[in-house]
Amino acid sequence: MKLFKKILIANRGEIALRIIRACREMGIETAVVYSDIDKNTLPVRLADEAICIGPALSAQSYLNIPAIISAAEITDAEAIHPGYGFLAENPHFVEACTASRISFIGPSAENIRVGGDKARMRQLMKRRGVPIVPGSNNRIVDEREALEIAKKIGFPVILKASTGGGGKGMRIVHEEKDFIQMYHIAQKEAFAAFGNGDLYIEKYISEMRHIEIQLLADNKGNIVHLGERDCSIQRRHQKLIEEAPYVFSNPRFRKKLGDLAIKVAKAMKYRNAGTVEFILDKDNQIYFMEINTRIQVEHPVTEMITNFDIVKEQIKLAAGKTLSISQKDVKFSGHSMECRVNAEDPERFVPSPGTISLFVPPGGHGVRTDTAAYSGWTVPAHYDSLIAKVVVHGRDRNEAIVKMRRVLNEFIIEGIKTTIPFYLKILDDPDFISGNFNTHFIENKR
Ligand code: MV4
Repeated sequence: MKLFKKILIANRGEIALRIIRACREMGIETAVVYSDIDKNTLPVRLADEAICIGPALSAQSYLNIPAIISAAEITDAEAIHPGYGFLAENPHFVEACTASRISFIGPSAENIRVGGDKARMRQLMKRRGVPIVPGSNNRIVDEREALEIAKKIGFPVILKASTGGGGKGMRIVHEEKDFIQMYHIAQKEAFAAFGNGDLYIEKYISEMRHIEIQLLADNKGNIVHLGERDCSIQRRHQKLIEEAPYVFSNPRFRKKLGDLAIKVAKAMKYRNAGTVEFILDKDNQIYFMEINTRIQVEHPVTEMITNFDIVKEQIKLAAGKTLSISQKDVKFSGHSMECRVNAEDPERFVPSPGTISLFVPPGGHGVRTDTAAYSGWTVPAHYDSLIAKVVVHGRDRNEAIVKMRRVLNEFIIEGIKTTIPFYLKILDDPDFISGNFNTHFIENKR
């Protein structure tokens, strides 16, 4: 089957450039959309065409569905890659693409809807025999019912927003007496953030690791997994360091988790690239958490250890190609680690936008720096503060850590503050080095 002649990229920054690179190697032309403030960016310069879609404010540019569909029509693009964030998990956008006979490079609108309804996913997983954290099973009607469920599970419990993500509408409740109040706070927060105040309840797992499986699925129901990533090093629900494999992984663990992730994807007739997130508790029990229906920021660590190009695979799958990879073709080699470099004050994590006076990315063997930054570029305050992903590959975890230290030390970024000094501290932490950490590592170190 013929692939696309031209793809429109509905994103900015490093991921837009990442997609341009994949397209270029596949002989596919690229058009990129940009906002006024992004005029002087690398994706705009390096794509075959660039279309201005509006002002800096995301709501009027990167989230503007009619403007993006028009850009695809004007450039005669047959497909749109949404990257991550912005419209990547908006089912209405997928439907707008379909209505204009443009292929969306990603899952179906239905996949995104089902995956975005976390409470419904729990129900579906329970029916399919995928382990879930003990908790609520149906839509919670009112606070009284919620309290009864919480008492049955036993405290502490965690309240989560049904249509949420990113920690908004999330509350840990340690004691019965605080429950009703917390329930209302979480509900209000969820409604304000997502326009939906529905919550669900889970037993709170006090020490968890966040382990996720990368999947690729074609339109015929063939699914392979590309192994796991450990994304436990996070702060305020933002991942900071991701690595593959999980430090204590082994072929049996990987097969168990991979098979479970495939079961999740089969249950929802999932297609294209996706990620199934799991909670791993301190007794090594595995629970399904949620599915991410997009290419993720941390996909490069999987690419480093499997040697597959996930964005190229996404494009082939969206063009209707059958998966060319079978599970036995997936081989894992060495260890990879990613540090997300943000334009932020490394002490207080507040954004540090401004002009980068000097930018010299690191290099060398086993090093990949995904960035759209350059000397003289001004980091705008309007968007996410991620400016570079430093990814290394070593024969083992220790080699990856040693390399990451070397690489972050040679990375020159002047004119703005970045989180590099923060990472250098983590890389010297004995608990990080030994692999003895969970999702509360950062807060426990303060
Ligand atoms: C949990 C949990 C404990 N038990 N679920 C989910 C999204 C991710 N960003 C954090 N999540 C968590 N889910 C159960 N059943 C602990 C976390 C969690 C967390 C929760 C509240 C405040 C800070 C947190 C930091 C890391 C993980």
